[in-house]
Amino acid sequence: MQMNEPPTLARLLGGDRRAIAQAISTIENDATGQDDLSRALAPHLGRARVLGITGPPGAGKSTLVNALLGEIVARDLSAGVVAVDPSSPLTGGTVLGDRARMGEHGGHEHVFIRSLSSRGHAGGLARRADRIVDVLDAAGFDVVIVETVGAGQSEVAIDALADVRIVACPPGLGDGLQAIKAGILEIADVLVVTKADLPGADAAWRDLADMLRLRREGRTKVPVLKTIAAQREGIAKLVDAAFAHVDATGRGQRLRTRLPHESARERMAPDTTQDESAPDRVTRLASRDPFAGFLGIECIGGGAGCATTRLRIGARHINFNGGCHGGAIFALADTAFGLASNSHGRLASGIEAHVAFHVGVREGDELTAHATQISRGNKLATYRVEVTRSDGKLVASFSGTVYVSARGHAG
Ligand SMILES: Nc1nc2c(ncn2[C@@H]2O[C@H](COP(=O)(O)OP(=O)(O)OP(=O)(O)O)[C@@H](O)[C@H]2O)c(=O)[nH]1
Ligand SMILES: [Mg+2]
Repeated sequence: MQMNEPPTLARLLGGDRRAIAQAISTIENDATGQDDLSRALAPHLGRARVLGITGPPGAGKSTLVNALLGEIVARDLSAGVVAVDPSSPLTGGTVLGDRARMGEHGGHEHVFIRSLSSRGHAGGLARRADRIVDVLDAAGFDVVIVETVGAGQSEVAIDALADVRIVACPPGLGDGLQAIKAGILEIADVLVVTKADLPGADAAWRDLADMLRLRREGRTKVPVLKTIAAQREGIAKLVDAAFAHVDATGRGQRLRTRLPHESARERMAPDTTQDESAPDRVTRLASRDPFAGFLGIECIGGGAGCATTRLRIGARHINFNGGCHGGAIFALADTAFGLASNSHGRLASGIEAHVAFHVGVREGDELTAHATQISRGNKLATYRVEVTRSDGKLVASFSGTVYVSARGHAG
C-alpha cells in the first residue's frame, strides 16, 4: 500500500475507518511501507490526549475503558483504543449502541477499538502499539486510550507512550499490591481503586494514599480516585483528572524522545550505543565493581539483557549458623541483575528486588547466577535471576525492577 499517496493519506487524516484499518495492517505486515507511513504521519501527530491504563490482570481495566468511552463520547469527543493482549474483550458495544439509539450522524464514528495480541507477530509489540497510537492520533481522535497489563507482564510500557498514566488497583489485592508498589506506582499520574463496590475498597484507597505519601514526597500530587465502572460511578472525575494532567504536562509526550527523521527500523534498534558491544560493556562494568570483587564474585559472561556471575563459597561467606550467608547469595544474584540491566548502555538503578532461598549452601560450593530480562520499557525494566549450585540444584530465585535513566554510563 502506498501511504504517501495523497488520497489514502487524506482519508486517514479525515478519520476514515477503512483507511485507519489499512494503515494498521501496514504496521502489522509491511516493514518498508511503515517508513513511508511514518513520514506521512509525522506532521500530523501530537494532537490527541493519550491515556495509558495499566494494572494487574483482572483489575477491571477493560470495563473501565468501556466506561471511559461512554463518558468521552458524552462529552462529544472521539476516542481510539489500543488494548494490548487483552483477555477480556473490549467491545465498545454499549457506547456505539447508545449512539445508534440516539440516532446521531452515522457517517462520523466516535470510537475505534483495536486489540493487539503478542502472539503470532514478528514485529515488537511495543513498537506496534506506538505506531497504532500514531495512526489514531493522526486520524483525529481526541483521545487515544492504551490498555496494558502492568508491571513486567507486558512488553508495552505505557510510561513511554502515554501523556497520562492511570494505574488501576482493585481491592483485595493483598500481596499483589507489593508488585504495584514496586513498579507501576512509580509511574502513576492518577491512581484508581477499581471495583469500589467490593469490600476492601476503602482499605485499598488508604493503602495507596499512604504509599504515595511515603514515596512521592515533594513530587506532583497524584490523585487517588475510586470507580465502579459498571455503574459509571467516578468516571467523570477520572476523565477530569486525566485531562487535567495532560493539560498541565502536554500532549504528544511519546514524540519528545523521538528523533525527527527516525525510521521504523531505526526505532526498533535496542538502546545500545554503536561503539561498544553489550558483552564488552558487561565486562567493563563488572571490572568497576569493587564490592563484588571484595566478595569474590566474578562475571563470567553477558550480553544484551543478560549476565552470568559466579562465586565459590569460602570461609568468609559463612554465617554464625555454619551455612552460607544469605547476603552473599543476594550479592551474587544482585550483581548479575545489575550487569544485565545496565548492559544496554543506559543507566539502570534498582528500585526493588526479591530473593527466595530454596536449598542450603556450604563452604566449597560453587554458585552461578544467571540474569535474564523479562521486560524492558522506556523507564522500567524487570529481570529474573536464577542461582544454581554446581550440581544443578536451584539455590535461589531473584526478581528485580530497575528504573532506566535517560542518560548512559559515565566513561
Ligand atoms: N464488582 C465489580 N466488578 C467489576 C467492576 N469492573 C470490572 N469488574 C469485573 O472484574 C472482572 C475483570 O474485569 P476486566 O475489565 O476484564 O479486567 P481487566 O483488568 O481488563 O482484565 P485483563 O485484561 O484480563 O487483565 C470482570 O468480571 C468484571 O465484570 C466493578 O466496578 N465492580
Ligand atoms: Mg482487559
